Amino acid sequence: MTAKLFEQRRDKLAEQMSEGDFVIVFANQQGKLEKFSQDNNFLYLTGLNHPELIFAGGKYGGQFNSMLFIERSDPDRVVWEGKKLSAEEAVQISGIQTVKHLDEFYGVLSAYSPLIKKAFSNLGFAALNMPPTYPMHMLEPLRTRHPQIEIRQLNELIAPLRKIKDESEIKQLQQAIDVTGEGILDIMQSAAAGMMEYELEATLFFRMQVSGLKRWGFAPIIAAGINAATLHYEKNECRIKAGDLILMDVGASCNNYSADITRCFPAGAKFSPRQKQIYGIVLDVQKRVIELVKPGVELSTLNASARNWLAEGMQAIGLIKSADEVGKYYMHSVSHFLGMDTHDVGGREAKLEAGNVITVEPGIYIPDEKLGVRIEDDVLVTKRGHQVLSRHIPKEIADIEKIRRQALK
Ligand SMILES: [Mn+2]
Repeated sequence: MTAKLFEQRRDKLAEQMSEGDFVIVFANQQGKLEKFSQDNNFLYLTGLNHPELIFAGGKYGGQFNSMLFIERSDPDRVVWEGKKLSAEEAVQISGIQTVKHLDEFYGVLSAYSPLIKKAFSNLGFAALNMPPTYPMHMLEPLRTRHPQIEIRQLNELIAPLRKIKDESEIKQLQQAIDVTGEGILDIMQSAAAGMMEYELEATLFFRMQVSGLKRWGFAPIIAAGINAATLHYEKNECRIKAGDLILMDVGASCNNYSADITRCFPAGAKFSPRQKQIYGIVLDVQKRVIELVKPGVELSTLNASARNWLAEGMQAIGLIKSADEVGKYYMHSVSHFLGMDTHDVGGREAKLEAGNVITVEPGIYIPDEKLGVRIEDDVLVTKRGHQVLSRHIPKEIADIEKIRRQALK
């Protein structure tokens, strides 16, 4: 990726800003002895994957001016923390020409504050009984000394941009999806009854690491049998029993772009007749919802269609008597935006546009039968329709049973 790309993104951001609008975006902090993970909005606008930085941009005098604040390097700390980002590197990666040091931040902010009408920042969210986020804390002096300045969430400005993925973003998502798919195959080829769920998790994590992807996009769900009927089961600590259906809802992250894939497979070589029946309904609905995906379609339409079709399927096998009982066995939405955040910016009510990436993930959960099925693909909205980015990851019953037969030979 080149600095040009980040310049273009900042230009697009600036196009939406009025005179007196400023953005102040904080990089994440480095936790002690923790792997660093960058703030998504900061990474999106600067390309800089380093802690403790601040990006500021303001529209005044009809122009948009950008500035970056970096850490002052301390020779005594180098042996502990490695070298800090230098001003030259910062300019080269981000294309931001004005670089200052963090200890100058409040001085600069004081000088500019008479010009600021609105300040947009990656404030995040903190309930009133929780400590403020780091950006909230950093902007507190601005809020108290200059109460006339409106401090707002950056998401309002940046969500419309981040919702439309450019080529480089789709490439990174595709890589996250492909590696996740390889890891899912590794699991299907090696899992057996008697193993622990976390062993399967380790198989996928190994595949991610040797493929150069350092982290999960979200806490992986590896759920056998009854655990698959718990939607956000993340313990992954139970033993897999013969006859279980195993649900994996997983996604690697590639430079903060997260895959989000769900696949199910039997602990043995074959689905039981009941598993096959329920899986068949979910798969059929999933394919039909994917067929609807194109520009102009609302997420609410996908949701309503999934609900109706799942209800029909459940009624056809006598699982429910009337369609309004569908919520007993299917209780979540069918799609969300996908990108840097696993549940990406864009909302739940949006109308699809070319360049959006969404998940399609219907499911049926029957705790009484120790059975949960969800099938989830990642789908790019194209000008004419859609492209399933995760199409190479097997989901047909025959394909999965073939892999399992060979695995258990
Ligand atoms: Mn999902």
